[in-house]
Amino acid sequence: MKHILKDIEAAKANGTPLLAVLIDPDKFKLEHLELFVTKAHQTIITHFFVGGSTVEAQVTQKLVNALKRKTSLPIVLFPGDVTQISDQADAILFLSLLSGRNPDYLISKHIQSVSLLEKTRLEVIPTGYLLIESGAETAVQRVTKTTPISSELLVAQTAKAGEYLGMKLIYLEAGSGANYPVSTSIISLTKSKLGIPIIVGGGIRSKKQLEKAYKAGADLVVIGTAFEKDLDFFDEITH
Ligand code: 1GP
Repeated sequence: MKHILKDIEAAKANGTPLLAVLIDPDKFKLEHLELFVTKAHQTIITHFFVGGSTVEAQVTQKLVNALKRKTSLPIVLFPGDVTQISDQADAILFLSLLSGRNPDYLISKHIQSVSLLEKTRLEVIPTGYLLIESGAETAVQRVTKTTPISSELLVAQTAKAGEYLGMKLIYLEAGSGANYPVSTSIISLTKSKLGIPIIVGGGIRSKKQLEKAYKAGADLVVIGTAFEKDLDFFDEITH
């Protein structure tokens, strides 16, 4: 059995940067999986994240089953909804949208998911999820009907409150396909306050932006769109 959280904590302690490729089951074509995974294995990618804001029922499960047969890297669910739970994955980010004030995404969907999660052996990782202003309306914003936050101090304090509440990870999200990623000053101020690992995602499209995020304090970076749009991006981040 894999220990996803422990491994992320250990990587943080050792200063080893982690990189997840995000696959959105709604946009991904299963026939591309073989090549996609082969390419991913040649890079510094350490995790597969699977999830999206709007995914039809059973699509996630199909994708995770297929992915599981092709990789031994950890598969982590990053669900936009209760329908995206698959017992074939290794772990699930149990996301609470701390930047918003929509009770559905703070606690209601979590309660709905309990009867499903009880039937799986997924490692459930309590994760404070913060949507950060990134220039344009993103799918997360639309679906959750919440407003992103932009004040650096508010982001850092919200993240710290999440840590005080017992969350094990903080995810700073600019939104998939964001115009620009979470700023390095937000990452570094948040980092200075937290003892738990920080995930950063949204709008990262180049190796330079990736390195900047690590330098500012991201422990794990998530990239989806850049890989989705251009498989050659894998070649930029080979070992
Ligand atoms: C979205 O943070 C992820 O939740 C990835 O975003 O698709 O912009 O890489 P991108």
